[in-house]
Amino acid sequence: MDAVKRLPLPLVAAVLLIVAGLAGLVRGAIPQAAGTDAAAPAVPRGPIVVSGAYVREPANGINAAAYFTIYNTTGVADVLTTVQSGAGAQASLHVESSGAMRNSAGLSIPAQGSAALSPGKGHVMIEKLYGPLKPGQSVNFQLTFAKAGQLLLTAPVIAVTAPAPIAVAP
Ligand SMILES: [Cu+2]
Repeated sequence: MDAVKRLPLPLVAAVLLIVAGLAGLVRGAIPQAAGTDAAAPAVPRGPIVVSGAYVREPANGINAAAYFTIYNTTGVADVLTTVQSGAGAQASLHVESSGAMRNSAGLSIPAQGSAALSPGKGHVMIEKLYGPLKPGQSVNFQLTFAKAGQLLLTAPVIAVTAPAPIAVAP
């Protein structure tokens, strides 16, 4: 066993899953709490909403790419700084720059704006896959934002030929 925690791959068939403010990686099904302000802190922050998430069935057992759109419903710009995935030992943010996909230190989401990781623009590269990813499975992600903190996301694995889910603005 190495030091990296392996997350379960729950068979949750949800497309939009967001939980704000959780510190850890959740096992099993993920509750959906987008838009709830029951636990809103005194200083407003968030919500960040992620939609249209999916992982394309990988062509090999080494890497896979995840795509989604991030909406920032706040009046303050935010930055997606790091991503962790339950499907592989490592995950990196790859963003198109000067014609090539490059490791990115952060993806900015403007105030009241959005940022898309989509084919040609960028993706989360899941590296050192723990096992094969097949349509019908889902992958957990923990996204860390500079201001909004940590969000949990579950993305379905879709077949090579399947249409990508459409992101829906909150
Ligand atoms: Cu990549």
